[in-house]
Amino acid sequence: MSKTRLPQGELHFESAFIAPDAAQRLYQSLLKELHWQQPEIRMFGRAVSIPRLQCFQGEPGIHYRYSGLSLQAEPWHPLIAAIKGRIETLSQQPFNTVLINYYRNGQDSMGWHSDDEPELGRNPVIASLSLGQPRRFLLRHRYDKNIARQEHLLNSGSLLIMSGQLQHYWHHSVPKTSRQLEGRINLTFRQTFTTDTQME
Ligand SMILES: O=C(O)CCC(=O)C(=O)O
Ligand SMILES: [Mn+2]
Repeated sequence: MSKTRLPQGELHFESAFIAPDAAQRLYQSLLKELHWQQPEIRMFGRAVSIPRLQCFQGEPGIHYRYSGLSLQAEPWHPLIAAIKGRIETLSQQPFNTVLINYYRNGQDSMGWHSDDEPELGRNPVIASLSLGQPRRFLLRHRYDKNIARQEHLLNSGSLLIMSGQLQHYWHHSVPKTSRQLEGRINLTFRQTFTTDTQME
């Protein structure tokens, strides 16, 4: 794994965590078998559909809130449960949820944000697996405009682990492009601390 230490954050990157053929097969299976949804979020007081499809899986009873959405975890897909095990062994971190995004083409995207919701805890470790079309992944420091932006091309089968203070000090995004692109699936494994019982 290659390691990049940023001011207030760390990235670990493995470009061939899954071999290209296996990554392509996994992409096709997930595309067919997951329950893809396109929820609406509220932006500036208006309801807008997110510019991609998504699905949320994890241990029973966990939900995750962001941008006014409350996602209830579906049970693990067996292929995803197997990968989670491999990532946990490599990273020595437990993960109890995964947010899965499907970018259908170059118009689908994810805007600038950080994964710093309270239920992810302090200094969350987030493991991001990419399948299919390589996409640009950008990072910019939230407070210091003099710190250079980071850019990574997330190829099929690659694993990027974000850790340290990164989510508190950096924003990240997957920008739109007018280029004709194929689909991409990204899975972000997280440890989420809020459960239904704790919410009562
Ligand atoms: O698609 C990606 O590479 C990033 C996904 C992401 O940032 C997220 O799910 O929070
Ligand atoms: Mn994110």
